[in-house]
Amino acid sequence: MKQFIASVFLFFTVISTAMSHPADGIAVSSLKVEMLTNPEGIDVVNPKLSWKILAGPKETYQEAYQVLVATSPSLLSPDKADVWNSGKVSSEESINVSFDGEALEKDTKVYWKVKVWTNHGESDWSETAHWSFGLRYYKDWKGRWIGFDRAFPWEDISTFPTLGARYFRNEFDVNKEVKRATIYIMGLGLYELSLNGQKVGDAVLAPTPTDYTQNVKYNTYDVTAMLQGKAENAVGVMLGNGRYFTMRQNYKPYKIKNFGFPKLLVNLVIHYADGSKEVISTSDQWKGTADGPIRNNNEYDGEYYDANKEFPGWDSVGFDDSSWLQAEYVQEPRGNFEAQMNENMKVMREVAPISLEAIGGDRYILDMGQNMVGWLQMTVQGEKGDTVKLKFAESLQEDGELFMTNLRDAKVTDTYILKDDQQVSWEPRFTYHGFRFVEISGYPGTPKMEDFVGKMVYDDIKTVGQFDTSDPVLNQIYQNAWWGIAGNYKGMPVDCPQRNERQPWLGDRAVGAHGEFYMFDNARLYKKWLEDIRLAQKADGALPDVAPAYWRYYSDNMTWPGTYLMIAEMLYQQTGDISVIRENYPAMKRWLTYMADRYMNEDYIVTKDSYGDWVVPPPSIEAGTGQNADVKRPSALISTAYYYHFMEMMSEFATILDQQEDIPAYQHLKEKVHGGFKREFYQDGFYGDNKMTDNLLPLAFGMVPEGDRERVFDQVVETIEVKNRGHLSTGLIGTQWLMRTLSDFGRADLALKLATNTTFPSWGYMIENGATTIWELWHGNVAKPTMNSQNHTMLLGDLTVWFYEYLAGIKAGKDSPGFKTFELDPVFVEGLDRVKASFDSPYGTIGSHWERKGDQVIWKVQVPVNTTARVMLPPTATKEFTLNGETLPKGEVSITLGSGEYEFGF
Ligand code: RAM
Repeated sequence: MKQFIASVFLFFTVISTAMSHPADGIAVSSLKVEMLTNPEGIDVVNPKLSWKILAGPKETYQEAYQVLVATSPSLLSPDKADVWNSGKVSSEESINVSFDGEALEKDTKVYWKVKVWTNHGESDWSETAHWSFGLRYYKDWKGRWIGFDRAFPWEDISTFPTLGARYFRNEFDVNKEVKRATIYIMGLGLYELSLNGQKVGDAVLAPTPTDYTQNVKYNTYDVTAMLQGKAENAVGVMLGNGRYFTMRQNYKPYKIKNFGFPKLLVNLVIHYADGSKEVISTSDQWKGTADGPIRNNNEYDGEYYDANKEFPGWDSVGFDDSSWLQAEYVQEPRGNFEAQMNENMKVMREVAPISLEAIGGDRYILDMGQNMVGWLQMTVQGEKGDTVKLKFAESLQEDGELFMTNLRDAKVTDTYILKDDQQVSWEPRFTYHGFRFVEISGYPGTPKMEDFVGKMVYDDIKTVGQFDTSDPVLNQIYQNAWWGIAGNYKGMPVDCPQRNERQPWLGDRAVGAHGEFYMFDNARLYKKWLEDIRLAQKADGALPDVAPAYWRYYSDNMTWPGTYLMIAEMLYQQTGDISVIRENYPAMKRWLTYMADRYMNEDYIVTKDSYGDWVVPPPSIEAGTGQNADVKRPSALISTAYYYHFMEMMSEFATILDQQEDIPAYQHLKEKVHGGFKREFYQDGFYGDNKMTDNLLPLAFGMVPEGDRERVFDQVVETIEVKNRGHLSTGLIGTQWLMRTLSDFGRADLALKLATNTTFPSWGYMIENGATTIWELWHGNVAKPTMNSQNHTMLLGDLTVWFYEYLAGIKAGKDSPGFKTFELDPVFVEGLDRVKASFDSPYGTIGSHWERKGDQVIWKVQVPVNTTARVMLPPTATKEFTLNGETLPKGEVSITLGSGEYEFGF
């Protein structure tokens, strides 16, 4: 009897857990929570539905499906489904199937389930999932924006302002039986929402940051269970500054965008059992105050909390708010109101400290054992007025004090003032820090390690990849990368989490995002980032280096803004979601025209670049000691090579979108740029100044005429082997093409050498020097501290892509985006004895695990249900291949496999 386990998930959406119930013959499992955290309040009319067939016999393919959607779970049967019954549809598609029912009414919750037919029989109906459709149109929103558009006398809004949290509350009567209640909230910059004294949801630092003059994201919560029927209820909202009130950075040379004082719009929509409906919304009948315990809060300086200012019960019924002010009407933010489709941040992990040492006076140093992003929760007991300060840093100085200079002017300090002698447990709300060490001062009594818990905070997305090898250096690099990438997910990928910067710099992720995709379920985050970039485009076509463009850098170059194209390509390749190309193509086209118009000379050289191969390693550690790494070396070679590459990508995009008419112009320009590039930069067997990056880019982009390829590649090899004595000499740009190009030209062994080096410059060198994340600089241990973060992901380049796509060999097929058909094609590189990787694709887990046993290689692979793997067998002249113990015919180079687990030997 066949066993099936199917689970359904909704694109942009989650499903809650339920029980499984074996059915006759074929068992169907329960719903498992898949994909996004928040299925509520989406504003896409035709959401994409996806499901996963969790198990089945070998080579199982879906042949048909049927989806039911109804307004109540009890109506989920083929004859009753009142929203949509797809009927039995012959199709292998199980991912991104469009809901084709009628557009839902605003504020509607629907339930759905699916059944599949396969070549091995049919499943039972899956368990029930749901989504809800939110407030899509402006007219759907009731009430008005409230806030206080000013600072209060105890606040200071000069250069380093101290602006406290704003608190708002309202009580309302629910006099009938409640059927369903949903809260829609836009709370800027950050909010924490509570109902009847209880926090709603588990998000922190919500909503996701945007350029609020472009778009504002609303969050939706089903609060049916939290509302008191036939009783008085209370709603409370705290507002933090986040990226909205940003005067703290006013002194920046490129003035940072400040959006104003925090503000709020809430709609609580209550459906009563009798069919009537009521909306509780923000108005000047709400009460508010800025005179609460959070006296100051911002990302860079920390949170200042005075417990003496607490007002117990403020968010519950019956609180005396007579001393509070009436909420004031304020201007609404300019941006569009949109449902948030990417995940909010959450406390994702707890970290226990590894040591606590007294360093004199009342000061202690706590070591978390890991450079992490988030905050510290503290348990404390003392006297009224005792003031505990927690100050955060990534490393210590030789004298045991915190090393603060690389944080520049970020004050990174959380302050807590006790109100009485009761034991309390406290953590901040509207800040986060990048740290391994914490200086604790003013702690009453003697602190113990157990009094502190590290809270690691990042976007609520699953880790989907596992990677492990026989080499401990590679494994540690992978761990460091995981911590750095996760910690820097802040509703946008930021460059670093600790100093006074924390900006979503585009260039840092151009290629890294692709490797990250195998590690984290980050599709919605990067889709949101594409939107941030698109909305940051100027009317003339310019794209910024940072998006959302909080820092106003529109410096015009190919590499940073060009990340826009690379992220779109990556998402399309990895997910098959064509909308990422469709939605962004016109903006890309405008930008490329803008750049050509302004910066392309008559010989087709793009003359303008900004950063060059940013942060190349100095020639030696000695030469880099004390040196400023903030040196721009603009390179027309780089900008021109990228223009060429982007013309190629635009042709591909045009093909995907079936806009053939655009292609001739791209091809024409590509040819011209190719000619100009050769005339300008090609010497005899090398490009430009013969630096690694100068040669890597034309090789990687296919710009080197076939007859010259080996010669040019030999230059790269010689630079590494001879000049650099086995090391790389690439910065942010070159490293993005390094590992793959070396491997593509047959020198995976050299790539492995670079990846496992522990001498300068290398990732292993960072580890040798105590790194638990990836540094901003190859010489981060000795460089001048002004630009020297210890938790940047940009120098990973294409390393994580190489881990998954080359060492493990898992990759989406070039012509079949999205893993329905994928490739398994590892490089069984000499020098490694084992690589074990898996990637939880939307169809299920893809696994690749190879190991040397004597001179034999055993390679185990796992192919999910409803997918096909094209397995490439490594070229070997002498050996024969076996598959599950059976010898394969001679000369076999590739083999196609359906779902199941297989073992190759050779
Ligand atoms: C610095 C950061 C960032 C980088 C820019 C060019 O501010 O290191 O990561 O992209 O410079």
